[in-house]
Amino acid sequence: MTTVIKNGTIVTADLTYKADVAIEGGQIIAIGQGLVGDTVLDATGCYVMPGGIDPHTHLEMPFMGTYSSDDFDSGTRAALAGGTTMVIDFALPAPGQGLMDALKMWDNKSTRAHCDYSFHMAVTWWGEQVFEEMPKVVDRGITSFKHFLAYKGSLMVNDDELFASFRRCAEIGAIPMVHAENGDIVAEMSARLLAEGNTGPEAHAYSRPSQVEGEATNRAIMIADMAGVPLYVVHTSCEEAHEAIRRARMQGKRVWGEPLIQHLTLDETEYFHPDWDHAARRVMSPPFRAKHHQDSLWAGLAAGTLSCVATDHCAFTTEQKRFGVGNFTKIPNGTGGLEDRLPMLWSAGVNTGRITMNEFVAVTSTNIAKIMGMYPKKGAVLVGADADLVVWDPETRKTISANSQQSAIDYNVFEGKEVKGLPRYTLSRGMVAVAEGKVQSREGHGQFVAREPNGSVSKALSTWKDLTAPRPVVRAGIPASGV
Ligand code: DUC
Ligand code: ZN
Ligand code: ZN
Ligand code: ZN
Repeated sequence: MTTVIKNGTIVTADLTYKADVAIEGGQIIAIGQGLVGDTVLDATGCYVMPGGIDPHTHLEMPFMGTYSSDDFDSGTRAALAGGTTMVIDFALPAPGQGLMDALKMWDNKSTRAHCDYSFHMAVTWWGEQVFEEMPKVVDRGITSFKHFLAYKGSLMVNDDELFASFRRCAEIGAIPMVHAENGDIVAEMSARLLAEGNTGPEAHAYSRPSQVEGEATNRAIMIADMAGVPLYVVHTSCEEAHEAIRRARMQGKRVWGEPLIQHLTLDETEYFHPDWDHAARRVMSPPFRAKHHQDSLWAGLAAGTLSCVATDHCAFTTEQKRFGVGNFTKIPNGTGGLEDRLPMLWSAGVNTGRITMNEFVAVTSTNIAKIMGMYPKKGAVLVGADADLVVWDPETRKTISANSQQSAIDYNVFEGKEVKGLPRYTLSRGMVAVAEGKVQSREGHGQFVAREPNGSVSKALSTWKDLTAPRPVVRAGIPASGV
């Protein structure tokens, strides 16, 4: 059985050209003119692109006393509906829980996936067991480790633990990732705000200003440099963090920044909405920012100083958000975006001229596949690549609404936004999972993708040799008479 996508224009991270694509056995088998097959998908007027890869999701994750409400079923359906054909979710050990044990839980949950998926492993505590298990995680094809500098008292690791884990990553060829907010400062500011009677959702934003993120981003970059590893910074939301990343890259350090579609398109005024629910539904960390930060993020995508666009999809219902009535620190942190990332980025980025179509493909798919060790199996329109493709109709419009979304929650943070540019077809390893807006995917179709170590790890940084080379012990400073 051969499927042929005909009459479309292929758009990759570096090329735009007219050609048909033939698919068999879940892979691309030919790209060229006049291809024939058993099934034809008409792509007239459309762009044929690598399906989106979301490098940052939290599906059915235990967090802040509850579970995020989209699981691998609804979450990956949402992904496909919006042209995303793969997600990388975070396996999150509870403090004290072993990494391999946590991985089993994620293996179980992910059997429901409609599209392919992989995991990052979170390092939520530090000890000999974590140290010993990290290489086993890499052997499973999970080659990235996430660290939280925020969430003091639960997920946060201290600088000594961060340094130890980063050094372990260097040894085993894994990429460290960081949620960069200074958790000590956030805890202090939160307590003060609550004591002053500032209990509403807007105080969540006051408790974590952009300096909190800029400081932690810079600190993580410096610690990575001392450990001799590259660094992937998740949800870069502000100019201060972007500045730290830009500076590091200018200095020849391999640091990647990942803005979210939410931070690119929504701002802090959402928290000043008179409706408590409206504001609480948008509580996430880092919070939405003042508008000038958005300009910085867009500029970073255009300049290449920011590398990937993600969602941090972590969806909570209004009922769950209301756990925080009277105390903003109890509002479960997280927003959704899996279904809307591509249409929103296309509409706010490509249609406005802020980024090109090729840059769009790079930041939503190809860069992610390369950094995360799965290119060109994913993120490519090449013979031999998985047929994870989106046939993108740049003329189709819709108004985003919770009424028509795949996500299990009762609202959408992009409610009412008009988008122009949507999938005509989404293909998951050759299977037509979405056709003309209709999701026809299959639960359990998704497969785990084992990833290679990023080849840059052992030669990532500017100063690692200085730190690993033997250093002379100099005793010249000791007085002859001894001390
Ligand atoms: N931020 C969120 O808003 N939710 C999940 C975890 C995170 O870091
Ligand atoms: Zn985070
Ligand atoms: Zn509202
Ligand atoms: Zn996250």
